Amino acid sequence: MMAGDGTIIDPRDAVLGRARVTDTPELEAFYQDLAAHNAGAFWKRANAIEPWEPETRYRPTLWRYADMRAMCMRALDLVKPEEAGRRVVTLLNDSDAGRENVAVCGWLFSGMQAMRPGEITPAHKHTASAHRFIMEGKGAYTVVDGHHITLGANDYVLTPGGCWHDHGVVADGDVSIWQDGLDIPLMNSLETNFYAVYDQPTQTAAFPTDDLPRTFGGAALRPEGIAAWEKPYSPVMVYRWDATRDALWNLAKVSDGSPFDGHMLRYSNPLTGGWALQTMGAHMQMLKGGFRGKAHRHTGNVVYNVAGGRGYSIIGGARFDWETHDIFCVPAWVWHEHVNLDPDDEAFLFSFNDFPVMEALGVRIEEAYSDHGGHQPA
Ligand code: GTQ
Repeated sequence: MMAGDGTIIDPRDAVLGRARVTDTPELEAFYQDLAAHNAGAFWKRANAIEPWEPETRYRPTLWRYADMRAMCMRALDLVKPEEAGRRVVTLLNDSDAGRENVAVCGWLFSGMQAMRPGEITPAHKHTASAHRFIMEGKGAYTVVDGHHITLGANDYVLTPGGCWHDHGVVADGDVSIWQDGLDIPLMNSLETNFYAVYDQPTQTAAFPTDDLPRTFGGAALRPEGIAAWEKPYSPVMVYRWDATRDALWNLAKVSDGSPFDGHMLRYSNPLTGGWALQTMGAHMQMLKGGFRGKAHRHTGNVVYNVAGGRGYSIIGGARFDWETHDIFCVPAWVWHEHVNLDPDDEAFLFSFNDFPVMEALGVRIEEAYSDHGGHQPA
């Protein structure tokens, strides 16, 4: 339904408790006087600021790896990491909100970072937390608060907020490309983001290489005789691809998984079972050959990176075809369902999200799509 001034009226608003004031010349004059006093009439905007359900300002968006990889390679030639600080190609949601907030989706920032052998990204820290998914390369590493961590393809690695970090690729490695996820839009909205640079270009490792994943990465096996880990994030730091994939294969031997997500594992803090970081979560999910998921929607934003395979997702009624290392996002409260197009082979989807924020605030809400046998009409 359209009002005289062109605004859309939800028919559900024609009930007691929803604003439906007809403006008069006297009211128009009142609105102007209110505006001159830094005030407004709540009923003019009430229905928009208290919608019946979440109305995301973000759009489902897909970035093709073939295109974005080429952009990363151009950035490699055009700027040096020491000059750029971070030579990152930012992924901007295809919406005004995405461009304004430098957001990939909702509270989340994402970028792609490519590094040549021998290059470093100067050490720094910020309140914003970061995590990364390695897409290709050999010899990449990160140093987090003095812990040197080696990185391989499809590994998932943490840089918790407030930790010093620098990255690089060893001189005899390969060009490495990874996807960064940060909670920068959240930190900036909360006006809590601090930034500092280290007094050296790189940190000197203060511990044996990979000490944290080797100490705490044994899944159900917890080390004894080690000082207690007091920090609010996972001590594992890096989650290896081989172990993640094997865990999914094992799970699939004994479980049907979720009708929406197939077989799905959380990258958890093994000490708590909760999310690895306080503000962002991540998953790896496996869609078995021919998997056709049902549709659901939930609060919170999710950014996917296709770890392997070929398929499509229907997001908000539109089909997005994907293949290895394509990146796409599902904004809050938008219906989505995933399909593996290969009848015989698994597809793997890495994803990161802002669910820990939704949970901490008590607003993680989910709903299954009930019409058409659980599938959106495409
Ligand atoms: O590595 O800390 O993609 O500060 C953008 C900003 C990565 C990082 C990005 C950052 C980082």
